[in-house]
Amino acid sequence: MSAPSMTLLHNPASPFVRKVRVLLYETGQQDRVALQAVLVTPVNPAAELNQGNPVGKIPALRLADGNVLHDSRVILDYFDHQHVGNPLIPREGSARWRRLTLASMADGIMDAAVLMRYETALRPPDKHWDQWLEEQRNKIRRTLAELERDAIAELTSHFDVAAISVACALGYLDFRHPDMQWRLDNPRLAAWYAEVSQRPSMLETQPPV
Ligand SMILES: N[C@@H](CCC(=O)N[C@@H](CS)C(=O)NCC(=O)O)C(=O)O
Repeated sequence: MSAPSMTLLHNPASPFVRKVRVLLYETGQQDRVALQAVLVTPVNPAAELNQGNPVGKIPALRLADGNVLHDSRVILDYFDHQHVGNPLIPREGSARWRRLTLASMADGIMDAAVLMRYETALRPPDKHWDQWLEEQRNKIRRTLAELERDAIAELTSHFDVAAISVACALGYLDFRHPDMQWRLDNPRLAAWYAEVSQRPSMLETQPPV
């Protein structure tokens, strides 16, 4: 097997990175990409990330020609165009917009959950902004409630960009915010997640303990 020609700048704790890695596993492409670990937070930028990726976030994908793709949504789309199986992002029609909207809801959960993590882990405790934290939690609660009410059948139908994104968002809540106990109000989502979290792609990409 030839050496990977692409490098994914990543950190195993990032739910955005995890989406990319899960899609790589699901489409049999994991050996095409070398992983380069990067430690980055908003108050501790990583210089090696910024070239071609001035916002300085992970994931970023360095291609063989040196060009850099970001963010996670672009990288997912790129890899979904690189395999011969059924697309995991529908190419057209209403399915495309619905599945991408579900994925965007999952990204919204991740955004709020990552920001909460920064607020609680990086900011001095006396500067924590409780109301801001509570409103981030409310974004997560509202989004979970909508997925619980409207999206279980769609998530169950196939493990594509929507399901991968929601699974990675839930995994991150378990990892960083277990105190939210999201399962209590969302039993159908919990049952769905119990199943998909056992997929090899999810087991292989679990966040560090
Ligand atoms: N919209 C971006 C979000 C990526 C993101 O927020 N990554 C976090 C790690 S989980 C990061 O790099 N944070 C560093 C920073 O905010 O400076 C995506 O979908 O890739």
